[in-house]
Amino acid sequence: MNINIIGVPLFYGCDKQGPQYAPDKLRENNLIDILQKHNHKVFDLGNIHVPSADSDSKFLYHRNMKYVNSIVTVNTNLAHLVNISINNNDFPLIIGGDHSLSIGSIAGVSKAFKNIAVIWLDAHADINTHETSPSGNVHGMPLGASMGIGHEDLTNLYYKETKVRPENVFILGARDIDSGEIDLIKEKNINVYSPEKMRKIGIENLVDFILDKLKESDVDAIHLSFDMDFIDSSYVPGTGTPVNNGFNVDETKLLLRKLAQTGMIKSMDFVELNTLLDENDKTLNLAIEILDSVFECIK
Ligand code: Z70
Ligand code: MN
Ligand code: MN
Ligand code: MN
Repeated sequence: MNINIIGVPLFYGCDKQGPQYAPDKLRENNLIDILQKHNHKVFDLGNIHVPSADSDSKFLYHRNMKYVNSIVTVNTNLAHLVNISINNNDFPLIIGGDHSLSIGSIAGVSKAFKNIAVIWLDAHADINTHETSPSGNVHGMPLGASMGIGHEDLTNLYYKETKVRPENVFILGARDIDSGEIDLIKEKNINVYSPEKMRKIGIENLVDFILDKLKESDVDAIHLSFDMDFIDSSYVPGTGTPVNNGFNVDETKLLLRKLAQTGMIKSMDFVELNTLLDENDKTLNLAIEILDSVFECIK
């Protein structure tokens, strides 16, 4: 596979310093060599430019979507680069940065396929809107926006259509969901699996079940979005909002490898690694280990 590394040094979506350093930190820790060992051709497309915005402009464009104009600019450029990558039959690996970058990556992927699915691995559901968000942080909104839920500045990004149908979205590992998000999950019938529910079903059974569903829906590609806080807080000090009751490292790798082995994953986000909060590179090393393990199974 030709892998295109796209760094997105964005932190405006979480309004906390740290995730912008992850793309370069991963490169310094031999990410490219490690991916190449698994017989991939790796093209490092560099980092998307993130214009600097001072904190005075936080609420300039909207009172409950911090830095929304900067986030839209970065994501529109990201969407186009991802779209070019997919149309070239390459595999874009988008490295954050905070999770707001998924608005752009999903927009770019969805424009290149007829009917995509999104598998979202996260302690959070990230389906807030400017109306439900308790924080105003856009990294809590990208999945909702991709399903056409929320402010038009986000839902119309790159092109004016819904990017992914709610029935093709699977949120796995969620265990810290806001009340407005719970209402939306019920209203739109969104597929959400807590770690507890996933363990009950069994990780491998669940992947088989999801794949059957997506085949019935005629899905032509799966976009995988991985938030570092999917993993239990005891393993990931280097993420903005660690949450307990998550999966251990082996369970996480099993799930990711099983997903990769379906052959349906055509693009991936890797987000919310915060190296400023990390302890002795514990989370950075784990990030490398996980990417190594996943890309061994991507063919
Ligand atoms: C909360 C919000 C979030 C990541 C925190 C938190 C969202 N639901 N996402 N950390 N990765 O502010 O919307
Ligand atoms: Mn997230
Ligand atoms: Mn999260
Ligand atoms: Mn290896």
